[in-house]
Amino acid sequence: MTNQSNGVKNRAVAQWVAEAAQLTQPDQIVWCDGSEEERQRMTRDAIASRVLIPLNPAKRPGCYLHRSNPNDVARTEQLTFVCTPDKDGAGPTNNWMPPDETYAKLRGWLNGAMRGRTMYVVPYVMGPVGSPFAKVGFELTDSVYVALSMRIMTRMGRAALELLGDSDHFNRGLHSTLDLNPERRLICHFPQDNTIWSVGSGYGGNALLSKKCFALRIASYLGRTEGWLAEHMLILGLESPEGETTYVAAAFPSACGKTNLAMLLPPQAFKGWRVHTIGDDIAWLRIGADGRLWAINPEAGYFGVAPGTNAHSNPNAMKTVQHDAIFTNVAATPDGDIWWEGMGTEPPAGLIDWRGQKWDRGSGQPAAHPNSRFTAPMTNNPALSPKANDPQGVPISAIIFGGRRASTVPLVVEAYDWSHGVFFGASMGSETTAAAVGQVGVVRRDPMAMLPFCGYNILEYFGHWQELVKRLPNPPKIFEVNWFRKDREGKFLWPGYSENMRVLKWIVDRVKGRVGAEQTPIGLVPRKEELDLTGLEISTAQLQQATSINAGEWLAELDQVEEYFARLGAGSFNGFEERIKSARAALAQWR
Ligand code: GTP
Ligand code: SPV
Ligand code: MN
Repeated sequence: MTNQSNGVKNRAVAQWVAEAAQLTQPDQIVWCDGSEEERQRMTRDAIASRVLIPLNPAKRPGCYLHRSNPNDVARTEQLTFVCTPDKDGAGPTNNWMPPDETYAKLRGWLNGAMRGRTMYVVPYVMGPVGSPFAKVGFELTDSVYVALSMRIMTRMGRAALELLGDSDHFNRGLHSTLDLNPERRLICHFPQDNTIWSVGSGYGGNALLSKKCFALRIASYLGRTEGWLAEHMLILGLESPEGETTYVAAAFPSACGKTNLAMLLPPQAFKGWRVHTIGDDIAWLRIGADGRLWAINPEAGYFGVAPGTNAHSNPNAMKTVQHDAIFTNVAATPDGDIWWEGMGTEPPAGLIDWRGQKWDRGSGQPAAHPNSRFTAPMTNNPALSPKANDPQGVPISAIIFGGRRASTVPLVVEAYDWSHGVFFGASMGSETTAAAVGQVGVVRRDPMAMLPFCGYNILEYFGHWQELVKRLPNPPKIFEVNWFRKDREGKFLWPGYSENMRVLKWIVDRVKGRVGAEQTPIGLVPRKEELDLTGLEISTAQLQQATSINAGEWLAELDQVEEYFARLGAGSFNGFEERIKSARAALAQWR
């Protein structure tokens, strides 16, 4: 076995890598340094082994296509476990197995699993290097696709080793694709050990351990212990024509619009307004010395949903994937470019579908997988905020919760206070999407968009949110939004995408105390004249439907929320029961 760990002096790292190698028996170990030379070498290897297909360099310089195993195209929540010493630590929403049993089972599967393969040692930093937020992780993986993706998604290589020094405080991620057999696929978290073992999948959220596994599940646990929050949130800065920038964080479930909102290009009528992207998926939030909530994006790249992305819906994303991007499970054109549903162009003749077969237009099957993705460095994004690398992060003035709801939830509603906002987050529901394996389009409760990502007991998590404000003299205002309400024909009532700017502006104006709102049984909503609709063609009836609060729908919603909280055992201690009771009383009087 070759193992050029020459430069690495950290004994805890060396020992842990040696143990993993002894278990998995790779043919060689490659220690990643993050250099350009290394990227080229790994890319050549990936092309030779058909893991990556080079795209036409004249059309997509530095871009590659990856086709995953067709059985491995999304997160597998039923195979994801939080292995705390006792079941209560994982809580009512997580799958749980005891740590010893889990390690033993996975050791059996991992025994000799990397024979004939290379183990990449991938050191990475989450957060700007030098930030008080920054954390070091290592991923040991036998997938070159994962190693190359980690190079885009994180600050990968030497910087991590330097930051770690001789400390043994780092996340230990071990990943093997095994033979991609779904029967031997498990994504297991050991929060007490700061350890993740993921086997049998090469898909993003299952395999790029920095992302959902570390930066959300393990980090949320660390945040609970250390007094901060790790959240499934985008972070953006909204700059006014006068040059005033307000920072907002927003939690929407998977495939519900975070990347799109984070990169928004304001509509024509909003001349002089600009959106700056800090992050598109994950936020780490801490209380600052000034009593405000400060946020960083721990990641360095985007793992974005491809379908629906086009020059109109998200022009900044289209520019972001113009070069140096990896595409997964999109369709391929005969001239070496890529295509997906909702790209805004006709599918060209001779299209190859995501499985690598000639696409039959009449088949009724999509050419790109509905959860096909792009992986691109954040530095490609024309809207990237100058603050994206700021070690201090940015101060958050508003938190937005949002879901994909065909009915009930209005375009925007503001919470009365932090605690009411926590109720918004805890009670939110959303239709399931292709980002996770399972039925698509059914409403499920997804508290704070963290249902699949909270690495500890969700009841404690609600408590942590409620407690945090006691140490936060200057909390952000909290809002709930819904871009996805539909009319009777099933068409979206609100145009969405860049037009969401209008809602962002109302939110910022509320934060600054510049605009009014109307009180409803659910919270505060804009009166018609308080939403800036300049240049937008929307009928009064359509706007009315998109923003209305229907008593019948809300009473049914509250029944579901109450039932969910009862199932979790979350009712009384957070004041949720009182919230439901008073909303019901107010709805009984509602027009
Ligand atoms: P994850 O990466 O899975 O966490 O997803 P995300 O929350 O970043 O979602 P993303 O922005 O990638 O959007 C997911 C899908 O929703 C895409 O197909 C978008 O085109 C669509 N979408 C995003 N914003 C809007 C909107 O305002 N209105 C409508 N109708 N669709 C939207
Ligand atoms: C999500 O599903 O929320 C994603 C994609 O952002 S994944 O990295 O696979 O989790
Ligand atoms: Mn996500």
